[in-house]
Formats: sequence, C-alpha cells, structure tokens
Amino acid sequence: MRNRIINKRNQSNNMLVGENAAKSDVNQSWQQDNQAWWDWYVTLAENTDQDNDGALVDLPPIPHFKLPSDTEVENELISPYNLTKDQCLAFQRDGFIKLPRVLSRGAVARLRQELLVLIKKTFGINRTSNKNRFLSLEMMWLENALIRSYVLSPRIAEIAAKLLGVERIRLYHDNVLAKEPGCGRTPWHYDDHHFPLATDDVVTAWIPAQPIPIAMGPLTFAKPLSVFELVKDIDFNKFDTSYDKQIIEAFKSNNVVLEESPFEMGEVSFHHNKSFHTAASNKTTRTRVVLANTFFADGARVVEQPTMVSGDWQKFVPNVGPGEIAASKLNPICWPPNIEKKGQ
Ligand SMILES: O=C(O)CCC(=O)C(=O)O
Repeated sequence: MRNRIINKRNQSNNMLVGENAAKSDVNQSWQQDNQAWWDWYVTLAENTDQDNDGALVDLPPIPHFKLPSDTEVENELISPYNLTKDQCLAFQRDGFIKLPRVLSRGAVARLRQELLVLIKKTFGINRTSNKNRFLSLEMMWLENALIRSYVLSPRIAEIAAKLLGVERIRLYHDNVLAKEPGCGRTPWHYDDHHFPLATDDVVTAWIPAQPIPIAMGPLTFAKPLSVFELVKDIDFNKFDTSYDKQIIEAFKSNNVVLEESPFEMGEVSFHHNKSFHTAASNKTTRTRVVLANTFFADGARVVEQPTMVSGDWQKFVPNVGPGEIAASKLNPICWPPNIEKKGQ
C-alpha cells in the first residue's frame, strides 16, 4: 500500500487475527479467507445514525422477465456494445462511467437467480447469522458455466479494454458481492490499495443483479478521477473508521462532486483503480447482489510488496510471486476473445 500507515499503539480490531492484529502496519499477508477480509473491511466504514436508522424498506417486487437460456445469455454476452468516444473520454476524466443496457433485463434476472443459489449454497438458508453482513464469493467462473459467460464476456471485456485504451486485458478475479439488508456502508477507498498489480490499467465492471435504488446503496463515485490526489496523504488505519471519516471530511471541505444515483436494470458501472468510491448501507429488505469483475492490462506484474489489504490474492493469481508477470491460468485474456484457450 502506497499510503502511509498510521502507527499508534494499543489499537485493535476484533476481526483481525495473528500478525494482522498484532502489527500496526499493513505490510504483511492477509491471514484469513476473503470472506473474513470483507467482515473486517466493512468495520472501517463510518456509519452515522442516518446510515442505520432502523426500519428497512420493502421494495416493490422485481418484475418478471422471461429468463434466457444459457445459450441466449452466452450469445448476448458475446455481442458487442456500442461504446462511444465520448463515453471513453468521460471515463478517463471521471474515473468511472455508468453504462445503460449492458445487459438485457432477462440476463440480469437470470444472473440474480443463479447468484442467489450460489450464495445460499455457501452461506446457508438461515440468514440470521448473516444479518447485516457483506457476503462475498470469488472465482465462481471456475465452477459455474453460466457465471463464466458473465465473467469472461467479450461484450464486457471489450468495453473494459476500450475504456482503459489497451489492446489486451486479463481477468484478475470475479467477486460476488451480496450486501445483506441492514449492512452498513462500504468505506471510501480506491482499488489501487486492494489489487496487488503494478499498473494503473485496472478496471472493475460492477454488474448489479437487480435494480439498485438509493435505499439499497448503489456504488457512489467521487469525481473527477484526480480527486485521489486530494487525499493521498491521509493515513490508512486498519483498526478503525478514521481513514473513511477523514476522506468524507476532505471531500466535503473541497466540495468534491459525488455521483450517487440508482442503477437501472441492465446498467453496469466501470471504475478505474484510482477512482474513489463508496456505497451507502442497504436500507431495504432485499439483498443487494452484484457481480464485480476486475480486469487489467496484459503484461502487468504483481507489485513487489503485496499487503494484507490485498486479502488472499494468491487465490486469484496462483503460483505468481511478487514482481512477476500476472498471467496465471486463472488470468485468461478476456479481450480480444479466443486468442488463448479460456479457463482451466
Ligand atoms: O459493492 C460494494 O459496496 C463495494 C464494491 C467495490 O468497492 C468494488 O467493486 O470495487
């Protein structure tokens, strides 16, 4: 992590264990799994009374759409999207873009149905112990053929490559993000802290599996991209909410423009690894399910010193050490398509 790390004694966070709990910096490996990472990470968000104001809102039912077959999903996700030059310029300026109709409504409904099955299979049907949690599943493309169509989609990967302005991109990982009803804010951050990749050509496609009204906590961005410069000297603190709190204050005092808007069904956002973003709490009774696929420019290396903030990154780039080119068999080239055999 390139930010300075606060170095106070006697601080703790009960989600951390071992060296992660004992040492005050982040320059050590993450010592638990990636779900434990999220359980820790959301404790770093400042939640006011307004963020947790009790009663959860019932949303109207998601309208029924004819569910496409596996082949129909695959055909949709290999067809190109009409990305304009202006949209690429807006991404380069703002660090993110929200694109309408990247997925048909049927493909979104099918995605939600499949992801809910996977979430239930992993975390159980009795949701009591998962109340207020941020649940995460990664690398679903390896075990589920339908999800593979969404993760290795040439339609989505081409958008990612064009936004970055690079010829070839690889997959870093897929991440199913299920923000349960009542789960609090996602702390302000940029992904450069998270992905141990020595490049600025990194983009995440954040694909909601249902519409996301404001009450559900849509991904929210600070703009333009360069606002990361404003906050680069704020010390990251792995124990408490002080980093998030200081970012909130810095953005307020500098009148930074925030884009917090609902996601329509089929809308997908793409954000750069230096784009500052957050998400509000989920104040609805419906789980906010998202598939987040991260891509990077072919040829990028793993950084020399990954930190605990990268979680269990070796799951995503196996058998590749610090400083080496990130091109394991789990990082297929997703754009252009078919230049190497995808998958295992
Ligand atoms: O889904 C969220 O609340 C946060 C996701 C995020 O930060 C990301 O995908 O980069």
